[in-house]
Amino acid sequence: MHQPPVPHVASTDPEIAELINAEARRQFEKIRMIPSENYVSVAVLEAAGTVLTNKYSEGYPGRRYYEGQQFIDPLEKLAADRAQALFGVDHANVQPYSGSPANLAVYLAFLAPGDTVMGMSLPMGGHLSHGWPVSVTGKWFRSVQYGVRADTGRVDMDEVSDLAHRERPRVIYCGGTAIPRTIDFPAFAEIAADTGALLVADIAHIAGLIAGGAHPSPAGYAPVITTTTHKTLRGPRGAMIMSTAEHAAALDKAVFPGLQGGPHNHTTAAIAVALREAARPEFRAYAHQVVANAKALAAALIERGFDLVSGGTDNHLILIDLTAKGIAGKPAAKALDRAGLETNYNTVPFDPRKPFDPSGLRIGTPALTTRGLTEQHMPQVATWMDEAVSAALKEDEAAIGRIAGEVRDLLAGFPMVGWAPGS
Ligand code: DSN
Repeated sequence: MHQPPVPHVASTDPEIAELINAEARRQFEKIRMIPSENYVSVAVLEAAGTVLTNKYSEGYPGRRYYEGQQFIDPLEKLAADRAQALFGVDHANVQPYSGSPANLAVYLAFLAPGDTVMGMSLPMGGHLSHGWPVSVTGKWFRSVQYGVRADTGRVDMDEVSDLAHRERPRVIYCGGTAIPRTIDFPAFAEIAADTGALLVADIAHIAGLIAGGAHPSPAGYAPVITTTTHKTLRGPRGAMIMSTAEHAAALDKAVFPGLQGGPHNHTTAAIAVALREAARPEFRAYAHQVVANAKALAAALIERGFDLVSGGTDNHLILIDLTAKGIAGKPAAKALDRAGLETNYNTVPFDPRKPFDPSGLRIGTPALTTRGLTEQHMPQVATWMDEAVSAALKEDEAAIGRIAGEVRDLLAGFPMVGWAPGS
């Protein structure tokens, strides 16, 4: 049963209730290893499902365009105050609807169409909104992109420096979606300072690790920080932009009225709840366990002959190049999913294959760590992954079904927040 239960949905819209419950059961029965996903607490779920969704609040606390903000104003202020305290920043805007809109607001605040932006290219581990050509950020701005070194699989800081000195971007993005190694914020800050660029750290993937002290913070190095709230940070789907006091007004104006209408107040409340959770000692332990699990899983995968981009991980994320296993990312991800191991296919640096049928697999440990798995379980997870990939190559659906059963048996001993077996 969903927690909190959804009896009214069940009586007024049984089709939707059935899909909600089926998805909850699916999340219960799979080892969820998509590195940008997690399980939020029941408190976050409750806050996100409240009457706050009924209210329009265009503007900011104390200066809104609608009346009736007696409780929304302190709520949004609490969320922003908690973000500022947790990340050690002067200012936080908690209104962006998600990560891409948060990044777009940065463009609107600091760039004019045609200006140069520099970011990590998507196939190298960056994000669409860091200037990739199919994104508005690559179409409306002049984008120059850096990548990783072929020999190390790590961000090529020489290339970053050369490119920044040559192209003089107004904004440099660091961060991305498939970076298994620590981001060197001080090195990026030095390059940005040398070239007169504004450094923006997109910490969407690692925000929870930073909050929990398991990854260095960009605060003090990047004057602007964007993040989603639903990945390692374990909040609702949403985003924040944090900054030094100097950039606060420009960013606020870019979010509203520049880009968005009314903030999603129910999401703001859930973000506030998640930020409070992330300030607790238990969350520090969680963040460190995420990294410990990823390191243990990486070691076990290497032992089983998997080729990891950069040779391992420093954070929550592992990028596997499956070429040596003789299978592409997509069929592997589909077989793994049937085996109860949820991952996503992904390009690897210098991938000779296409993005919709790439060579790699992206996995991570935020969700399985929330579920309660620890280092001792990681060799078994690696074994199942290896067996499922071999079974896919042999088209052995019986083996895949056997693994799915074993995964379900293991997970039955690890309760899931948000759902419990029952009616
Ligand atoms: N979709 C997110 C991820 O999976 O990393 C990035 O936007």
